[in-house]
Amino acid sequence: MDLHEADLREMASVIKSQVVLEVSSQVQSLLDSLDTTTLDIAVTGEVGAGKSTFVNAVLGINDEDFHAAKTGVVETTTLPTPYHHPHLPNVRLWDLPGIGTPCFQAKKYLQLVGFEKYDFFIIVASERFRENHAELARAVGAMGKRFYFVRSKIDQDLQASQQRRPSFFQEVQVLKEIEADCTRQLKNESLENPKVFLISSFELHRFDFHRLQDTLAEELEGHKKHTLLLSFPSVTAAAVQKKKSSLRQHIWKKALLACIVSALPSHPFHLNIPMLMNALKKYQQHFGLDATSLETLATMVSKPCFELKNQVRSTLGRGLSENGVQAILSQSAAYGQLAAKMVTNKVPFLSNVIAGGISFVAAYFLLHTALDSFAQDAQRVLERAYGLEEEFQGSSRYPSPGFICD
Ligand SMILES: Nc1nc2c(ncn2[C@@H]2O[C@H](COP(=O)(O)OP(=O)(O)OP(=O)(O)O)[C@@H](O)[C@H]2O)c(=O)[nH]1
Ligand SMILES: [Mg+2]
Repeated sequence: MDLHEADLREMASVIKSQVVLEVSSQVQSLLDSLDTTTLDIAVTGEVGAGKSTFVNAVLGINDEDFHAAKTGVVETTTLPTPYHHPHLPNVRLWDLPGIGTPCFQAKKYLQLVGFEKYDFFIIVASERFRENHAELARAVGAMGKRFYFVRSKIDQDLQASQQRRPSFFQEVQVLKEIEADCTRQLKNESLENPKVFLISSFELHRFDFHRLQDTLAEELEGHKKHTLLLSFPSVTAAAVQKKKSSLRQHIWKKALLACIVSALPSHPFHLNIPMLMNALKKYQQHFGLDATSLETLATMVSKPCFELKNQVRSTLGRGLSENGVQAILSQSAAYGQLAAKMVTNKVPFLSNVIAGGISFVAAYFLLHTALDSFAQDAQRVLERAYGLEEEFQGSSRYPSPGFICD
């Protein structure tokens, strides 16, 4: 059993009080500040470019779902409409009205849609990038916000190209050409180093979605970075690992709260099991392993849901129950004496605020074990959902985004 040094250091630096209520409210507010972090993403572009479909795909919602952004050839978005993330209520993707009338005025448009509330803009185009896209990007930049270009419906381009030139068709080549063409168009409009991502909202696991996700996360800081990593669907092994690392950093806080609260007079138990169960349920949702997420993914990839469910093999993943949780806790407690000593040595005030280091260690290892298991389950589910083994072999420009490389 391993305790992370970095966690112990952070705990020692945070826990400076011997008063239980002070420590618990301090740690609780650290966790609250994560939960209350907002992320407002503006999705804009010309009418019919695929904005609403992109919003639904990122949120992991089927187009036919009641809460989905309306999509289709005649469903035009006329007002900025927020779509909330199903598990992170403070994350919103804003489906903005289409740009592109001949008398389009970027500054006016940005005022109308209330530009200041967005963290960044995603500008979607399904064909060429035009003057309006560039003008909008410049205006967004001038207002101190970041922008990213998404060239959508790439699956359609590939299909069309294959039909037109079946004997010369090379997917990698076509993708390179589209990307070069997009970049050239934007440079012609005097935009330096535009960030262009080729995406199919019907097949997020292919093309540049993972690169978009990485770029957005890299360019955000602190809690916003964490929130972005959690809110985007993990469609690659690398994305699953990043999500796991981001969640891992906060385990000690959850473990500590679970034993502090239970050490209070009104809680007779050494650990607050409902609190831990709640944390585990959230992990499941973040990895798309809850029943609704699995069903949605199955519909998206046109596979029977049981096939995906069968890939969830961890004990906790197959059935999250108090008994299962108790079993892991007592296992950790049995082996964790040494770790408990270490944690109380390195975090001097800890023994004053919890009933015993062993409860903390048990909760800490439960959450670590669960996170590892769920991440492995998530990888298996995605491999099965997207049939990655067959799909990406032999492609160098767009290799398998992680399941094989990792
Ligand atoms: N093949 C393919 N079709 C797509 C993709 N994204 C969107 N579409 C289709 O393009 C059409 C328009 O998509 P929407 O998402 O409604 O476009 P929009 O930009 O929201 O349109 P407005 O709200 O009218 O401005 C729909 O029929 C979608 O199914 C994609 O990645 N691939
Ligand atoms: Mg729309």
